[in-house]
Amino acid sequence: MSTTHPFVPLQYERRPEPEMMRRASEWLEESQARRSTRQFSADPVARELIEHAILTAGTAPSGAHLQPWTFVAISNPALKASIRQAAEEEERQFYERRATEEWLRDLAPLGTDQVKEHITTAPWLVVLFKHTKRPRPDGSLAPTYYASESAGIAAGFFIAAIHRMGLCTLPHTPSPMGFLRSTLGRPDYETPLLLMPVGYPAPDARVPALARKPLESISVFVED
Ligand code: IYR
Repeated sequence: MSTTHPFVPLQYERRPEPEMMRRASEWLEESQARRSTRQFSADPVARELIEHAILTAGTAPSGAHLQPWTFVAISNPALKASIRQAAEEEERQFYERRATEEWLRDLAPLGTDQVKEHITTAPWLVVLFKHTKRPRPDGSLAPTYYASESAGIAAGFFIAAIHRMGLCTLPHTPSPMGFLRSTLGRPDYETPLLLMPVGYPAPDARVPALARKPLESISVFVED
């Protein structure tokens, strides 16, 4: 390998195939039980759980290992209320003007509208920003690489971590979300990607009756 930078041995333990199959099935079953919910309980969630999910998200691979993400975790009720108000204003314009007829038809099974109660009900609101650039020590801006892919993978890790610990979330994208940068005081080179309420589901939470695509329709295998 052509680098003078330090390397360490990979910590890796090869598992017997039956054990791999068992772990694969368990993780599949656990993943199949995950649902995005829009109805949250207001029950509090310990900050340490959110910290664990963010640390898990931070293990995601990223372009040139630049880790181009910031997770802003908000439990402050006044701040959640002002984010909800701004998000609902964006959503109102989306549902009344910006969305095409086709888009609205596609969304109909989800039963969504401009009311975003989850933003204030869930005890935590986690906003993921991707870093489109990064500051050099002199304040000028350097590039990041594959920031959308990197932050998207980190979001996946975050969502899986939240599910695994027994909580619920929803990757919500009020667009445009520019207001989040100013409301949360993030620098210009950070772009909001997802707004994720986190908490317990409401006791009477309901989710749309949706099916996941079977293997045949999401994959192609090319073998000998
Ligand atoms: N952002 C809007 C609309 C919306 C768009 C998609 I694509 C969804 O999968 C769900 C909702 C909203 O949150 O209501």
